[in-house]
Amino acid sequence: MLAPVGISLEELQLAARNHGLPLETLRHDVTPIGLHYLLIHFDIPQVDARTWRLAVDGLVERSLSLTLEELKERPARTLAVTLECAGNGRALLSPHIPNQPWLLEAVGTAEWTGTPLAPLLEEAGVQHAAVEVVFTGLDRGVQGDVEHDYARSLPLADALRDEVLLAYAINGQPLPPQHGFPLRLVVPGWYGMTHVKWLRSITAVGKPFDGWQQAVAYRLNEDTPVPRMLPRSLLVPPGIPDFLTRERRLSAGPCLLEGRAWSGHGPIERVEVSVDGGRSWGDATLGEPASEFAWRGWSFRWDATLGEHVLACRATDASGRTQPDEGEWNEGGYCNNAVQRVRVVVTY
Ligand SMILES: Nc1nc2c(c(=O)[nH]1)N[C@H]1C(S)=C(S)[C@@H](COP(=O)(O)O)O[C@H]1N2
Ligand SMILES: [Mo]
Repeated sequence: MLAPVGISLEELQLAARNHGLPLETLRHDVTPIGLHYLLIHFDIPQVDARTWRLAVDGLVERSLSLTLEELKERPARTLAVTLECAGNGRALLSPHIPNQPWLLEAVGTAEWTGTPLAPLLEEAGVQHAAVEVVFTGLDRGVQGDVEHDYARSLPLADALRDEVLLAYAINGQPLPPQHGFPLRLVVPGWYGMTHVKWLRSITAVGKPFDGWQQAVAYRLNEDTPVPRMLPRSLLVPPGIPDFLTRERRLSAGPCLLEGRAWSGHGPIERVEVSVDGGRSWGDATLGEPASEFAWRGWSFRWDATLGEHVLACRATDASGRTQPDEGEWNEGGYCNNAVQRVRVVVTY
């Protein structure tokens, strides 16, 4: 059972708007639209694609104003990318952090289609004085008592990476309103907040962006912004759930445990599984990811014996980063990639 932490009705209101990935759907290589998690800070804008334009401006030689059709006529690329909210795991940190109360379900993998950003910036001619690129959405609201448009920046070098896309489609369909119609930024390897939805402008700037979502939010402390995604692995919950507690029940005998693992710091190189609450670990078999930026499937054979067991999984990436036993608390509740524990009851 989950320990009570006193979630407020306001947090419930947020949780009902911003749903997570039902963990049993980790079985899909590519998450079907509608099962992918959602995080929407303010309201979902309603956009008329006929009048919408993307502005490319700021410290550029030539400002651009592009229609959706013009963006679709540019070279296109489709990339499977795993997105995870930086606040995934927040509700498992103590003391409680009043915010979107994610447990572990703020993740999904989609096939994003769009046009690479770098050639567009080249066409606009980014000036030498530019150090960052600011991406601004059409959504506006109040957070931390400050009214602002949702906006995030990237250092110029990161914005120019090959894999950064301006996406207008997800899983072969036009973006639905909740995922950023008509255009969103996709920055593979970075936590969700970077992938600005409902894009209206891309602005080259000469000093580090100090917008609320950049300078106040998404920091581990004053000096440390949230880094690229830390490694994490999750189990497809085995067996069947209890309706209210979601506790798992399964039958004794051979059981194939399965899950996914990902990291923004290079490929997943190892997933370990424990069936005794983390006292001993064995290596899972790894599958092939749909792309270098997508999660990796894994499986582990277990002969389930009668009684209660706590299952756990732990991923390690090519950089040597691995998952800790306990997450480190920070004010925003970011980057809690502590190992997942799933209690199961094995019956006849
Ligand atoms: N314009 C805008 N972009 C946004 C957000 C937002 O509220 N407004 N939320 C961000 C956050 S915090 C996350 S985790 C991802 C979630 O993307 P998804 O809802 O498509 O899964 O979008 C990001 N992009
Ligand atoms: Mo997020």
